[in-house]
Amino acid sequence: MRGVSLPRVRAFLLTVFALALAASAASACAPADASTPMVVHVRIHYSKFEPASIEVPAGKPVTYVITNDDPIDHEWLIGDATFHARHRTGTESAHGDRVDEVSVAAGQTKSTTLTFTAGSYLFICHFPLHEQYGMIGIVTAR
Ligand SMILES: [Cu+2]
Repeated sequence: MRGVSLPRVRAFLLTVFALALAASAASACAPADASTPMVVHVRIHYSKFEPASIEVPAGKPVTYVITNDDPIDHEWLIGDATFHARHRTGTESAHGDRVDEVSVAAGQTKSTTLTFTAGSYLFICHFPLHEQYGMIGIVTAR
């Protein structure tokens, strides 16, 4: 009479156990819960923002990771028309401690997290002539 050998049963159980472990490890790496901000990458290249148009969910925090590939400094200032009118004539050469005003030195990457109510918000580099050159983009929150 032939039965299933004990070593084979043991090997089978070890395999099941290993698969269960792998499955639980995989679920630990599952997408983060809703409280973790969505991440949007913005590249600055040849004095242009890429992408120049970004859609985000309204009322949810979004982290913007801004990478300046250029050999010159830039800034990523985001807000409404009043905000930009103030910065167009502003004299601040660098920004550092406000989430909506990010200075990104040549070759650097900076991150900022913002939550917008529904609407459109321009992001602009207000260094002299950069906006005129095309350093402008828009975040649309819906
Ligand atoms: Cu610039």
